[in-house]
Amino acid sequence: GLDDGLDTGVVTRTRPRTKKPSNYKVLMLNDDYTPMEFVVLVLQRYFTMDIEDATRVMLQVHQQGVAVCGVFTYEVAETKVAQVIDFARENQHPLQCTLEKA
Ligand code: TYC
Repeated sequence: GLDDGLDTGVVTRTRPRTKKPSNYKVLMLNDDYTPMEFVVLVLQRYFTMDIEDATRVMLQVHQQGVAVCGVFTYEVAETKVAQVIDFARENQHPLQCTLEKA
């Protein structure tokens, strides 16, 4: 209509964007007490590894101090960390794991 001086005359068009969720690595940490077989069981149970992959990752943690168990969305990574720590505690092992942005 007639120019009433109320708008700035600037039109900004933006393409709707849906941000992809960030990925998070779940890291298993070494300690001196948790039995190797228990770590292998955890990796099979919570990270769907076969016994060969689970043994390889467990030995990597044992030798290097830390290893990646998998990469997940934040919600899944957070859940796996809690499940592993709970399962370890229930079995009186100090096993710890954590998450880190990929
Ligand atoms: N270092 C442990 C031992 O010698 C084995 C172990 C491996 C513990 C991996 C934790 O995430 C771990 N019994």
